[in-house]
Amino acid sequence: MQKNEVTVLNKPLGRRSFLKGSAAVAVAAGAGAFVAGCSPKTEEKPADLAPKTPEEAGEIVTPGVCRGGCGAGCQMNVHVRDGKIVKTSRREQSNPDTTRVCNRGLAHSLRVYAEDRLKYPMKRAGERGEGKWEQISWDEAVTTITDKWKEVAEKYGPGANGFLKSSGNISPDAHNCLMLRAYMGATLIDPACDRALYVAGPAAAGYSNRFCGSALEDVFNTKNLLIWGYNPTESTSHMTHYLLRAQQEHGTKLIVIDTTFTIIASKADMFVPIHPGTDGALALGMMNVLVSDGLTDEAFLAANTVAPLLVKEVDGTYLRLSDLSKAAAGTTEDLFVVCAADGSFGSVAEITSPAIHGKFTVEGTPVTTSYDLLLERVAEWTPEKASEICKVPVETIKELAHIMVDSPAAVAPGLGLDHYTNGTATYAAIFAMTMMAGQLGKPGTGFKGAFAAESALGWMPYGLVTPADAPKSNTFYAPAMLNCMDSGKYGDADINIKTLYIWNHNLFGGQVGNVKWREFLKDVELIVVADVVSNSTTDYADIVLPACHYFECESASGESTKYVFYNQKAAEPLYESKSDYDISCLFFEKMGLQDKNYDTLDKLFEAVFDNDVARAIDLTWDRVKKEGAVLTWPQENYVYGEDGVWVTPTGRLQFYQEAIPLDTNYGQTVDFVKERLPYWEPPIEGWRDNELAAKFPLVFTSERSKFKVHTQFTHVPWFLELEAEPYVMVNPADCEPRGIVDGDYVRVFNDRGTATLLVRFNDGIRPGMVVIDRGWEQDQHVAGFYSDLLSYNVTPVVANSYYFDTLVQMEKANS
Ligand SMILES: Nc1nc2c(c(=O)[nH]1)N[C@H]1C(S)=C(S)[C@@H](COP(=O)(O)OP(=O)(O)OC[C@H]3O[C@@H](n4cnc5c(=O)[nH]c(N)nc54)[C@H](O)[C@@H]3O)O[C@H]1N2
Ligand SMILES: Nc1nc2c(c(=O)[nH]1)N[C@H]1C(S)=C(S)[C@@H](COP(=O)(O)OP(=O)(O)OC[C@H]3O[C@@H](n4cnc5c(=O)[nH]c(N)nc54)[C@H](O)[C@@H]3O)O[C@H]1N2
Ligand code: SF4
Ligand SMILES: [Mo]
Repeated sequence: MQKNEVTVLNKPLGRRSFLKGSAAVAVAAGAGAFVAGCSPKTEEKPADLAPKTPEEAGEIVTPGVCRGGCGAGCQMNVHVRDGKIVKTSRREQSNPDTTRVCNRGLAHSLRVYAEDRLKYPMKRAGERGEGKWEQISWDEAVTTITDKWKEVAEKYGPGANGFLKSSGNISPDAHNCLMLRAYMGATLIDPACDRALYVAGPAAAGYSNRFCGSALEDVFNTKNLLIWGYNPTESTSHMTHYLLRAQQEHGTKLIVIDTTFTIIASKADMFVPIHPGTDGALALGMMNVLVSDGLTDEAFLAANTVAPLLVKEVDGTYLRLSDLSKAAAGTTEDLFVVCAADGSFGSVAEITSPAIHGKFTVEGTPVTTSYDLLLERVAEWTPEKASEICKVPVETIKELAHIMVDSPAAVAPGLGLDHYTNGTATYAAIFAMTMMAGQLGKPGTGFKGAFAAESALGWMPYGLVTPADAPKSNTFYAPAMLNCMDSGKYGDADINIKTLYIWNHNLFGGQVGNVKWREFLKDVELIVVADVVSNSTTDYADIVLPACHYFECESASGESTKYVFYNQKAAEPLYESKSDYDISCLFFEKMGLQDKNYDTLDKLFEAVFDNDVARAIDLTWDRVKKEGAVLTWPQENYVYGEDGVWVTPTGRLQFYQEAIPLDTNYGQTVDFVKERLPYWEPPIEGWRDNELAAKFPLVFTSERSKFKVHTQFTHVPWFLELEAEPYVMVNPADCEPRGIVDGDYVRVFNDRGTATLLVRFNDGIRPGMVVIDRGWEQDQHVAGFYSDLLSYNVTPVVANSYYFDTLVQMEKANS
């Protein structure tokens, strides 16, 4: 063994050791030294148990922002004693609705002093994944990495260096390496999370600084709220109180449409269980009922949506004045042509009450209103047909359609729908249904919940990622890249990645297509992972860099609250860890790009706030530092579209897509005729009639755990006391025929992978589904890894990661 060689350095307790040793041992071995004040040992009870103020306890309290990808970005108190972060607590904000912290936020000290905390830069001393490491200096690490980047750029071109980041720490300083990658001309590999919603939403309803939603409080004006594929109590606990207060104080009816009987379903006024991947069919069925029962809001459609615009039969684009030689194409005068009640044609500016129905020939050009094209799609979706697909009773489909016009009604769309390959079309159908019901642009209507509401993100971008003076470079969406790997071409670009820098991302714990990724990484000569803790991805790296915890460096963040919050550095980075910003500076320097970098954090944040939206409200870095929390949205109610302004290319709500903005071009063929309007087709893999379903009959999905954000907090001893190992939730009906009883170990498998883990019976899980409480690491399983099971199909319009579109089989594991 060499002098510095260490084996299994910084490994947290794996499954076996954790289960053998008690939780108390885990605490003592890990964070115990620093959290003794929070978990007093029984034999040493202090005489005075009365709670102490921070001053009495000798603590300094600083503001810290939790920002690990749950989307909330709560600011909390960080209590520091003798330079150590001893605990976190709730921090009072001027708005009580934003005064919050969840169980994970309260466990941060255990992440800071986690046993799996990475301490030093390390390089691999054995085979990849073997767990043998050698400690190296920062200088050696940075020199090795940058030398390799230069060598690869020289030999294969700058695009052969790859950069991959995700949501480990949502703040601009943590993302400064994105700017480095742009200046290096390196390839950005995007993990492609949640793309279906974030493409379909803006395409339909536009994109303002509040996505396409209204003020969070506007839900108090909602009479009927469809919580659709959204699990707020687990995924956005910081927002759930808006929904429950709406129900309890304002009489809002909560209608939950979900595959699982979730906690919010248990609080709902109506629960609509649905077959996985079929929500598009339900929405189309509801539209059909709106039409047949005469419930559509035609005045709303005419005034606010693309309904009256005339679509040319020849190419599916809208008829404009330029088609009639009355304006120059592409100019601001080139307005859409619509049909008036008397059958004459003119521009949208001239005709105030345009027809939304009709097929016409305008100066020799055959056209149809886009609304009639939508109705043609909807016509086949009788509630009977929809019910056959989605397994929601015909009467319930009818009832839901009527609920949607019992105004004000709104939809809170979640990401549960995003994670099937038909997700984009599903959202398109739900948004179109909302338009037909006329439920937008008025108080209490539109889109609600965490993913379609105001956030401070508009004011504070995630990072300065693509500077104007950076060379041209490629972006590959990870699942599309995996699908293109065998051909070696991503559209026109070569896939030839020789180095990969991964930060703020647990690739193997979070991506689809693990098996294909491992194949891909065989050709990658250098894998570097910068993380706070060791995990399934650092295990596989060639060089590991220790990043510090958020509370150990200065920063700011603005997520789904109305605030940009300041994060003060509470303690020194532990061991040799460094912030991502400091790491990026070392790289900029060694790459000779230091003149492109913001060489101080202050300069970086000044640049971050140097944008029009921030300037308009006088939001500056100086203010954020001085005030600690800057309110970015007015407190009064805001209703998107109430002023008639829809931030879309047509200036109208769009259920018809004239131009389909491709998320990424990986050489795919797009069926534009199909994609322009909502439709439903089965998920590519996770569908009961697929051939594969004969072998693998169960749809495998995941639930957000209240004890984790993705894979973060996975080794927190408090949470391991409550849930010690990975488990799947299954309806007993699927277990009986397989001879499985509650508490057994089961093997869940398909052609891609296998995972052996505990089974928990749960009557709330739909028969035919296996649901994992996700976020576990590979070494916490008895065998295999649940993440290995996931499919990685992509669709033409959105190259998303479709986490739920997976079929598996389950059997009792050999004990
Ligand atoms: N099966 C399944 N898989 C899924 C999903 C699912 O529903 N089911 N959901 C998916 C979704 S929607 C998303 S958004 C992704 C998210 O996927 P990821 O963003 O990869 O989420 P995490 O697992 O939290 O990984 C973030 C990593 O960043 C590290 N980190 C934290 N702070 C810092 C820091 O300051 N610096 C650095 N360098 N690292 C830091 C954390 O320790 C952690 O290892 O997961 C996806 N994966
Ligand atoms: N605690 C915690 N909070 C988190 C995260 C975390 O990892 N942990 N991750 C964050 C991130 S990045 C994201 S993207 C969000 C996502 O949070 P959510 O938007 O809530 O999305 P999911 O939890 O993926 O799924 C939501 C619901 O969809 C249901 N569902 C599954 N399939 C279907 C279906 O076919 N139809 C219908 N109608 N419902 C279905 C699931 O049962 C689940 O209840 O959560 C964020 N918040
Ligand atoms: S995990 Fe999310 S909800 Fe919990 S404290 Fe952190 S930011 Fe807030
Ligand atoms: Mo996500």
